[in-house]
Amino acid sequence: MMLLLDKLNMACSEGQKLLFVLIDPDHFDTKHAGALLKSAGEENIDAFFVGGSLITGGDMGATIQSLKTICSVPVCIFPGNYRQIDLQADAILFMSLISGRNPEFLIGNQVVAAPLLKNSGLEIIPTGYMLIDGGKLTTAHYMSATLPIPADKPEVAAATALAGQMLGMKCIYADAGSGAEKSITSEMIRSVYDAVDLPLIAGGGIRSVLTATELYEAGATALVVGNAAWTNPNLISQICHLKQI
Ligand code: 1GP
Repeated sequence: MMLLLDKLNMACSEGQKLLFVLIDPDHFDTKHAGALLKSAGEENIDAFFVGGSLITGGDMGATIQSLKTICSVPVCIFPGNYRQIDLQADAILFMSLISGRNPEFLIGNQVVAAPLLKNSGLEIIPTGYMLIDGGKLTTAHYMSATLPIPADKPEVAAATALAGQMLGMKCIYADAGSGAEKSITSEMIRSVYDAVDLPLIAGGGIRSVLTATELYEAGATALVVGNAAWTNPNLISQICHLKQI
Protein backbone atom coordinates (compact mmCIF):
# COMPACT_ATOMS: atom_id res chain seq x y z
CA MET A 1 0.00 0.00 0.00
CA MET A 2 1.33 3.45 -0.91
CA LEU A 3 2.32 5.57 2.08
CA LEU A 4 -0.19 8.31 2.77
CA LEU A 5 2.37 11.11 2.68
CA ASP A 6 3.65 9.85 -0.69
CA LYS A 7 0.06 9.91 -1.91
CA LEU A 8 -0.41 13.47 -0.63
CA ASN A 9 2.86 14.63 -2.22
CA MET A 10 2.02 13.00 -5.52
CA ALA A 11 -1.47 14.51 -5.53
CA CYS A 12 -0.02 17.90 -4.65
CA SER A 13 2.52 17.88 -7.45
CA GLU A 14 0.16 16.43 -10.05
CA GLY A 15 -2.90 18.50 -9.15
CA GLN A 16 -4.98 15.51 -8.08
CA LYS A 17 -7.44 15.76 -5.21
CA LEU A 18 -7.95 13.51 -2.22
CA LEU A 19 -10.82 12.96 0.21
CA PHE A 20 -10.55 11.86 3.82
CA VAL A 21 -13.56 10.96 5.94
CA LEU A 22 -13.31 11.71 9.65
CA ILE A 23 -14.67 9.10 12.04
CA ASP A 24 -15.32 10.19 15.61
CA PRO A 25 -15.27 7.01 17.76
CA ASP A 26 -18.02 8.53 19.93
CA HIS A 27 -20.43 8.44 16.99
CA PHE A 28 -19.30 5.37 15.10
CA ASP A 29 -21.35 2.40 14.10
CA THR A 30 -20.49 -0.21 11.48
CA LYS A 31 -23.94 -0.12 9.90
CA HIS A 32 -23.62 3.53 8.87
CA ALA A 33 -19.98 3.11 7.88
CA GLY A 34 -20.94 0.17 5.69
CA ALA A 35 -23.71 2.17 4.02
CA LEU A 36 -21.36 5.09 3.46
CA LEU A 37 -18.75 2.89 1.84
CA LYS A 38 -21.34 1.26 -0.35
CA SER A 39 -22.71 4.57 -1.62
CA ALA A 40 -19.31 6.19 -2.14
CA GLY A 41 -17.45 3.20 -3.48
CA GLU A 42 -14.78 2.51 -0.91
CA GLU A 43 -11.94 2.83 -3.39
CA ASN A 44 -12.71 6.54 -3.79
CA ILE A 45 -12.18 7.52 -0.16
CA ASP A 46 -8.42 7.96 0.23
CA ALA A 47 -8.28 7.39 3.99
CA PHE A 48 -10.32 7.41 7.13
CA PHE A 49 -9.15 9.80 9.80
CA VAL A 50 -10.04 8.44 13.23
CA GLY A 51 -9.88 10.51 16.40
CA GLY A 52 -11.34 13.50 18.16
CA SER A 53 -10.49 16.37 20.44
CA LEU A 54 -12.35 14.59 23.23
CA ILE A 55 -13.52 10.97 23.18
CA THR A 56 -15.99 10.32 25.98
CA GLY A 57 -17.57 6.93 25.32
CA GLY A 58 -16.12 5.69 22.03
CA ASP A 59 -13.26 3.26 21.62
CA MET A 60 -10.41 4.05 19.22
CA GLY A 61 -9.24 0.44 19.05
CA ALA A 62 -12.68 -1.04 18.39
CA THR A 63 -13.46 1.64 15.80
CA ILE A 64 -10.24 1.02 13.87
CA GLN A 65 -10.72 -2.73 14.09
CA SER A 66 -14.26 -2.43 12.71
CA LEU A 67 -13.09 -0.27 9.81
CA LYS A 68 -10.32 -2.74 9.03
CA THR A 69 -12.88 -5.54 8.98
CA ILE A 70 -15.32 -3.89 6.60
CA CYS A 71 -12.96 -2.25 4.09
CA SER A 72 -9.42 -1.78 2.86
CA VAL A 73 -9.36 2.01 3.07
CA PRO A 74 -6.23 3.13 4.99
CA VAL A 75 -6.81 4.36 8.53
CA CYS A 76 -4.92 7.39 9.80
CA ILE A 77 -5.10 8.50 13.42
CA PHE A 78 -6.09 12.16 13.83
CA PRO A 79 -5.21 12.39 17.51
CA GLY A 80 -6.68 14.77 20.03
CA ASN A 81 -3.91 13.68 22.40
CA TYR A 82 -1.28 10.94 22.82
CA ARG A 83 -3.78 8.53 24.42
CA GLN A 84 -5.46 8.06 21.04
CA ILE A 85 -2.48 6.17 19.59
CA ASP A 86 -3.57 2.74 18.40
CA LEU A 87 -1.20 0.40 16.61
CA GLN A 88 -3.90 -1.16 14.41
CA ALA A 89 -3.93 2.00 12.28
CA ASP A 90 -1.77 2.52 9.21
CA ALA A 91 -0.60 6.06 9.87
CA ILE A 92 -0.81 8.93 12.31
CA LEU A 93 -0.85 12.67 11.78
CA PHE A 94 2.00 13.67 14.07
CA MET A 95 0.57 17.12 14.60
CA SER A 96 1.82 20.25 16.21
CA LEU A 97 -0.89 22.86 16.80
CA ILE A 98 1.12 25.68 15.25
CA SER A 99 -1.73 28.20 15.26
CA GLY A 100 -1.83 27.99 19.06
CA ARG A 101 0.45 28.96 21.87
CA ASN A 102 -0.25 26.05 24.18
CA PRO A 103 2.99 24.09 24.77
CA GLU A 104 1.08 20.86 25.50
CA PHE A 105 -0.21 20.77 21.92
CA LEU A 106 2.91 22.28 20.35
CA ILE A 107 5.35 19.75 21.84
CA GLY A 108 4.13 18.22 25.13
CA ASN A 109 1.93 15.40 23.78
CA GLN A 110 4.47 14.75 21.05
CA VAL A 111 7.25 14.07 23.59
CA VAL A 112 5.07 11.48 25.31
CA ALA A 113 4.00 9.97 21.99
CA ALA A 114 7.40 9.75 20.27
CA PRO A 115 8.79 6.72 22.18
CA LEU A 116 5.44 4.94 21.82
CA LEU A 117 5.55 5.47 18.06
CA LYS A 118 9.25 4.77 17.43
CA ASN A 119 8.92 1.04 16.69
CA SER A 120 5.18 1.00 16.11
CA GLY A 121 5.28 0.50 12.35
CA LEU A 122 2.82 3.39 11.94
CA GLU A 123 3.59 5.86 9.20
CA ILE A 124 4.39 9.14 10.95
CA ILE A 125 3.21 12.24 9.09
CA PRO A 126 4.67 15.46 10.55
CA THR A 127 1.77 17.89 10.26
CA GLY A 128 1.48 21.59 10.96
CA TYR A 129 -2.07 21.85 12.30
CA MET A 130 -3.83 25.21 12.22
CA LEU A 131 -7.19 25.93 13.80
CA ILE A 132 -9.16 28.62 12.02
CA ASP A 133 -12.18 30.49 13.36
CA GLY A 134 -15.25 28.85 11.83
CA GLY A 135 -17.87 31.09 13.45
CA LYS A 136 -18.35 29.18 16.69
CA LEU A 137 -16.32 27.74 19.52
CA THR A 138 -15.66 24.10 18.63
CA THR A 139 -14.47 21.26 20.85
CA ALA A 140 -11.03 21.48 19.20
CA HIS A 141 -10.69 25.14 20.11
CA TYR A 142 -11.97 24.57 23.62
CA MET A 143 -9.97 21.43 24.42
CA SER A 144 -6.74 22.86 23.07
CA ALA A 145 -7.25 26.11 24.98
CA THR A 146 -5.93 28.05 22.01
CA LEU A 147 -7.14 30.98 19.98
CA PRO A 148 -7.98 30.17 16.37
CA ILE A 149 -6.62 32.23 13.50
CA PRO A 150 -9.25 34.84 12.55
CA ALA A 151 -11.17 33.78 9.45
CA ASP A 152 -10.52 37.09 7.71
CA LYS A 153 -6.74 37.02 8.21
CA PRO A 154 -5.39 34.86 5.38
CA GLU A 155 -1.97 36.46 5.78
CA VAL A 156 -1.73 35.13 9.35
CA ALA A 157 -2.61 31.63 8.17
CA ALA A 158 -0.05 31.90 5.37
CA ALA A 159 2.73 33.06 7.73
CA THR A 160 1.87 30.31 10.21
CA ALA A 161 1.94 27.62 7.53
CA LEU A 162 5.24 28.96 6.19
CA ALA A 163 6.74 28.79 9.67
CA GLY A 164 5.49 25.20 9.85
CA GLN A 165 7.23 24.37 6.59
CA MET A 166 10.46 26.00 7.80
CA LEU A 167 10.24 23.93 10.98
CA GLY A 168 10.16 20.78 8.86
CA MET A 169 6.46 19.89 8.75
CA LYS A 170 5.58 17.70 5.75
CA CYS A 171 2.00 18.83 5.32
CA ILE A 172 -0.37 21.51 6.58
CA TYR A 173 -3.86 20.85 7.92
CA ALA A 174 -6.09 23.92 8.12
CA ASP A 175 -9.18 23.08 10.17
CA ALA A 176 -12.19 25.17 11.17
CA GLY A 177 -13.00 22.43 13.70
CA SER A 178 -15.61 19.73 13.52
CA GLY A 179 -19.10 21.19 13.24
CA ALA A 180 -17.84 24.64 12.28
CA GLU A 181 -20.61 26.99 11.18
CA LYS A 182 -18.47 28.22 8.30
CA SER A 183 -15.77 26.34 6.48
CA ILE A 184 -12.43 28.02 5.85
CA THR A 185 -12.67 30.62 3.08
CA SER A 186 -11.22 29.84 -0.31
CA GLU A 187 -9.27 33.11 0.00
CA MET A 188 -7.45 31.77 3.06
CA ILE A 189 -6.77 28.40 1.41
CA ARG A 190 -5.39 30.21 -1.64
CA SER A 191 -3.05 32.29 0.57
CA VAL A 192 -1.71 29.22 2.35
CA TYR A 193 -1.36 27.38 -0.95
CA ASP A 194 0.67 30.26 -2.39
CA ALA A 195 2.87 30.45 0.71
CA VAL A 196 4.05 26.85 1.05
CA ASP A 197 5.26 23.96 -1.08
CA LEU A 198 3.47 21.30 0.92
CA PRO A 199 0.29 19.27 0.57
CA LEU A 200 -2.58 21.20 2.11
CA ILE A 201 -5.44 19.46 3.93
CA ALA A 202 -8.58 21.48 4.70
CA GLY A 203 -11.57 20.59 6.83
CA GLY A 204 -14.27 21.70 9.21
CA GLY A 205 -17.84 22.55 8.26
CA ILE A 206 -17.73 21.23 4.69
CA ARG A 207 -21.39 20.45 3.87
CA SER A 208 -21.78 21.06 0.16
CA VAL A 209 -20.26 20.19 -3.18
CA LEU A 210 -19.93 23.90 -3.89
CA THR A 211 -17.72 24.42 -0.83
CA ALA A 212 -15.66 21.37 -1.69
CA THR A 213 -15.20 22.60 -5.26
CA GLU A 214 -14.11 26.05 -4.08
CA LEU A 215 -11.59 24.66 -1.59
CA TYR A 216 -10.10 22.22 -4.10
CA GLU A 217 -9.84 25.00 -6.67
CA ALA A 218 -8.21 27.31 -4.15
CA GLY A 219 -5.39 24.79 -3.65
CA ALA A 220 -6.43 22.22 -1.07
CA THR A 221 -4.85 18.87 -1.91
CA ALA A 222 -7.21 16.98 0.37
CA LEU A 223 -10.50 17.69 2.13
CA VAL A 224 -11.71 16.18 5.38
CA VAL A 225 -15.44 15.63 5.83
CA GLY A 226 -16.76 14.52 9.19
CA ASN A 227 -20.33 15.30 10.26
CA ALA A 228 -21.75 15.69 6.76
CA ALA A 229 -20.57 12.22 5.79
CA TRP A 230 -23.23 10.83 8.12
CA THR A 231 -25.97 13.45 7.75
CA ASN A 232 -25.66 13.53 3.96
CA PRO A 233 -23.95 10.36 2.65
CA ASN A 234 -24.57 11.51 -0.94
CA LEU A 235 -22.07 14.29 -0.36
CA ILE A 236 -19.22 11.79 -0.13
CA SER A 237 -20.08 10.17 -3.44
CA GLN A 238 -20.52 13.61 -4.99
CA ILE A 239 -17.10 14.76 -3.78
CA CYS A 240 -15.57 11.46 -4.90
CA HIS A 241 -16.99 12.15 -8.34
CA LEU A 242 -15.71 15.74 -8.22
CA LYS A 243 -12.13 14.76 -7.46
CA GLN A 244 -12.07 12.39 -10.42
CA ILE A 245 -12.92 15.16 -12.92
C1 1GP B 1 -12.67 18.36 11.84
O1 1GP B 1 -12.07 18.80 9.65
C2 1GP B 1 -12.75 17.90 10.46
O2 1GP B 1 -11.42 18.18 12.36
C3 1GP B 1 -14.15 17.62 9.99
O3 1GP B 1 -15.07 18.60 10.35
O4 1GP B 1 -17.08 17.32 11.09
O5 1GP B 1 -17.28 19.72 10.40
O6 1GP B 1 -16.83 17.95 8.71
P1 1GP B 1 -16.67 18.39 10.12
